[in-house]
Amino acid sequence: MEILMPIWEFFQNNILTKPQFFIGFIVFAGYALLRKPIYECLAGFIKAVVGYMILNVASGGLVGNFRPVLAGLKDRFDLSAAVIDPYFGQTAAQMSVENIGRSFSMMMMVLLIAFTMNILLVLFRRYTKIRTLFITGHIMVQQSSTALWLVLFCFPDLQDPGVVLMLGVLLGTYWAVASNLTVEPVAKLTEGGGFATGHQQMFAIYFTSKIAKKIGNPKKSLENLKLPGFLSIFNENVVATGILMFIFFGCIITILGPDLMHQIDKGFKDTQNFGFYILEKSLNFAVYLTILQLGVRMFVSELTNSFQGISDKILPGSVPAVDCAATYGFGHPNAVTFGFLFGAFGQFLAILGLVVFHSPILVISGFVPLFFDNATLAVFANRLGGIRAAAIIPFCCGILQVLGGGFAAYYFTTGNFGGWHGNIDWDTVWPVIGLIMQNFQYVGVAFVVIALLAIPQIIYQRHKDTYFLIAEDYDQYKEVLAKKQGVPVDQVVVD
Ligand code: ASC
Repeated sequence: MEILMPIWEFFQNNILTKPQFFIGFIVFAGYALLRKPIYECLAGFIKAVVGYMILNVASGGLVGNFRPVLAGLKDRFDLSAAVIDPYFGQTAAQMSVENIGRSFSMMMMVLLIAFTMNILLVLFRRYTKIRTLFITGHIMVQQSSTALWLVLFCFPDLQDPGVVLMLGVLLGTYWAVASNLTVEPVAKLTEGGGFATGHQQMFAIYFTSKIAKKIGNPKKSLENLKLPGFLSIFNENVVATGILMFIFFGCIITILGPDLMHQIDKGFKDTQNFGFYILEKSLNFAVYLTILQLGVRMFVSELTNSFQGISDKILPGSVPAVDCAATYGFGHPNAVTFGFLFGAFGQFLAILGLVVFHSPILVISGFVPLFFDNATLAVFANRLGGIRAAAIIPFCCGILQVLGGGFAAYYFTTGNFGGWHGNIDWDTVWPVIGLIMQNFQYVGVAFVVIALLAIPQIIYQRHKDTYFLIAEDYDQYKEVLAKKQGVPVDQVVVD
């Protein structure tokens, strides 16, 4: 342990929590395993790192610019409300842990054990049927924090080593199983993109892929939408995003008013006109979305090509599970904006419900779940169930985020410290896990781990012939489907 900890600390600080380098090294290793010359490995490393850093600029820009605007509503109305957002959630979890006199640094050991657990589950994939390694470091840190508080809340007397071990196993199993659920939906969306999603809405992606078809019609998707007359300008992504965000953030920023905005945003100079400020701020949204797509394309293509080396030689049939934004380059660009807006309608309606029914806790929307969960779900929903599904699913998700997040903030008491994690898996699956742990203690934890591990087994039993193939070789997967459907490969229907 004495030797292991500094190594792990180095790895955690420099690589794991900097996913650009983590992905870069994976790309380097992948190309090396494919016996590419060293200069090509290096070129791949740089393209992947820079691509990921571009993605970071964009998602950091979105988060940094728009999170304070939503959170500002809390100050504007002088509310004591919980912000449902993972950054607020992480702080609230840390404060909750420290408030009962426990050490938050346990979180680092939890990460180590959980990550190791995920690797073991992939290594023994023949038995576990796990194909994915969760590598989105900053998300792993956020989730470890919230989950640490949940375990301490349910097991207040458990000593540190017990907490770390139990939580490591539980969280590692969740990472492996939940990201594994996204293999099929992501492979189909990206036509064999070679990655899965390792983020905060993995169960939701799976459910979306199951229900979107039933809700709508893929032929009526955003791609096929022909808007008449002047509305046709909305077909262009930058224009649609620009106009919609101008209306959306225009309303919110106007409600907040110039005085509060000056406090929130140091970039809002006294000399700038309020209207132009709103215009600039809203159009920034379109800027960041455009940058995001560029970064995604760059690192995903490197990762896809190089991971072949790893899945040929080290972990056959495995794929890396990465940030949800990686999928945005594969759907209609307007799907992202669409999901965000309908998610917002759902959230605002639910918040209104909390006020009207005198809920014991109030909730303020957090930008991260509002945008990244709902945009992601809309990308998947649009492919399978068209515009209808891309509207209804994020709308329902928005409602669930508020109700589930509000419940969790209240019940697990992090609302006292200002927030809850807020992403959809953490508003649904995790509060249920928390309740099971609290009521059934160790039996509950064992039940959750076993139930999670049963999920890939069930899916495997249903698609034995293509289960590993879809992750290993998408073209061959399509050939198998073509044979089953009795059609040529180019007419195969992948739903
Ligand atoms: C999150 C989170 C972020 C964003 C980012 C999306 O959940 O904490 O910073 O989503 O990962 O690209």
